[in-house]
Amino acid sequence: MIMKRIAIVTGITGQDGAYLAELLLEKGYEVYGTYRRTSSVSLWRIEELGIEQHKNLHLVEYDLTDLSASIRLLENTGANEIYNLAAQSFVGVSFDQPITTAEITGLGAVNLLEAIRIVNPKIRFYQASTSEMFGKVQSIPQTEETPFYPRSPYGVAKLYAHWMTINYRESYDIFACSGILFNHESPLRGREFVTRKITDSVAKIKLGKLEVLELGNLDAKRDWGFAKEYVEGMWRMLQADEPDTFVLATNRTETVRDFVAMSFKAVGINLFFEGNAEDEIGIEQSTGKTLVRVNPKFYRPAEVELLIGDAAKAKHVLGWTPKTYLEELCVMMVEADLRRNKRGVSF
Ligand code: NDP
Ligand code: GDR
Repeated sequence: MIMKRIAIVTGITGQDGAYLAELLLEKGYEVYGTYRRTSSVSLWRIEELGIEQHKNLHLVEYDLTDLSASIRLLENTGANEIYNLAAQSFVGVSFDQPITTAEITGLGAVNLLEAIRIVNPKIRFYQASTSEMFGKVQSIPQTEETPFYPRSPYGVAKLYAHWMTINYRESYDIFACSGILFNHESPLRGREFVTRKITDSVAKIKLGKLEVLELGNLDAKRDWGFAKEYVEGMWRMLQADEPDTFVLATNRTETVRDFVAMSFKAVGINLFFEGNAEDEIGIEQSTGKTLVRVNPKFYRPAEVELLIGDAAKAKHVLGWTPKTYLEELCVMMVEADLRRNKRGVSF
């Protein structure tokens, strides 16, 4: 008898939740996507993907911080796979809200692990771990073996959830995987994150709706991939023979400054940079106009300066490799933001 494939995706209103739900629906899963009760729930991402009315998609109200709700979620859905993508995921905010971040991003994962242990230890579990756990990096490039040194309350909370995932795997024989994913972006990225803030602002500047883009640390280096490919990696982890920990990354790193220049180039504007640190500005070559300015209010109390991941294990065991170049991803994001801004919609 073929077992019905039922998955829970926590955080379906987020970037990865939307792409993962789309992928699982394509694969024939029954998908239970969780969202939080708020005064105005925003489903714009699953609407953009056109899956909000899919007959196999069920939206369920759920808060990750509630153990009893976690138990009921597993009991009511009969799920055999859980992808825990819900989190307070913004690093900057975690410095202002360290306790909320710990409760959601750290302990939240344990609520689900406990629920699995209580309801059905055969359920497979994916934990959304992060390259932020490497923080002040101890070696280059980072792999599954690189020691951790988180630099934010978010990174610390994720590291706790990561080790608890491994602990439940080893203690209770639960098929619990941890994906250490490096930054992944898309047109569905939230505007609080730097790539989308940049592409949305570049679109607005191009259309005459904004004068200057203000940013924090332009020297930070990130390994940026395409989110749609990364959710495929999550799925592959739960289909593997053994539960394990995997890095997903592109093995290329660029500065925030590089991404700014790339985004302006995508709308035909060449920029050059002048000055240092807080005084640095980005100037349009043809007009001499200042289009980018550093504002220290976007600096973080502690910064992750350089991330670059090696996904060789994921390639070897899961057959996963990234395919989209950063330049293509950047153009895809800028074009989506140009379209949205022309229509006057703003997500
Ligand atoms: P988003 O911030 O876009 O989405 C986070 C989701 O979590 C949202 O749906 C949010 O709901 C939900 N959420 C927040 N708090 C709770 C709560 N208390 N109970 C239930 N749901 C909650 O993140 P991404 O899609 O970018 O990332 C997905 C996961 O992967 C996150 O855990 C993130 O930390 C991790 N990650 C992301 C990387 C990236 O580059 N994108 C890299 C590595 C890890 P709401 O809409 O109500 O806020
Ligand atoms: P990050 O992503 O912290 O890596 O976490 P973010 O895009 O927020 O920052 C990347 C780098 O850009 C610098 N930066 C700015 N960042 C923001 N948001 N806004 C700015 O104006 C700005 N100026 C410069 C930051 O200082 C940083 O160095 C993301 C999240 O998705 C996490 O949930 C995930 O775990 C990691 O990626 C991997």
